[in-house]
Amino acid sequence: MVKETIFSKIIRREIPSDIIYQDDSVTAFRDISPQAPVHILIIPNKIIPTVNDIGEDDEKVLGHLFTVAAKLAKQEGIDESGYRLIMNCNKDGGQEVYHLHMHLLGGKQLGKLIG
Ligand code: DGP
Repeated sequence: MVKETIFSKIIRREIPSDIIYQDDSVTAFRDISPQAPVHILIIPNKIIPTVNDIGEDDEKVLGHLFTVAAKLAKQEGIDESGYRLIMNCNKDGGQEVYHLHMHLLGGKQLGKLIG
């Protein structure tokens, strides 16, 4: 049994969040604690807790996360200046919410990859 997180409530719009894109398979919304001028989370609507839980059936939705990320980067005006996509996995990776998500960060010169 896969455990729901706060992100399931965001997908179902049961709690307020700044959703900027949603379709049948993914949802994107602004991070509650932005680390850069643009900080968007792009998540599969299906619960996949961590990168370790990705199966072959998920390859299509994961590819879709990237195309949505590129579209949103353009929409936010950071496609040319640049941005970073991050997926944290488990404790050492700094994962806090166990519903797979891609961070889209940009709008400033980002620091070193590993802090
Ligand atoms: P990670 O550390 O990779 O698991 O990132 C989780 C991110 O989720 C973190 O940057 C903060 C964000 N976050 C947590 N709870 C909420 C929420 O309720 N709403 C929004 N918009 N973002 C959230």
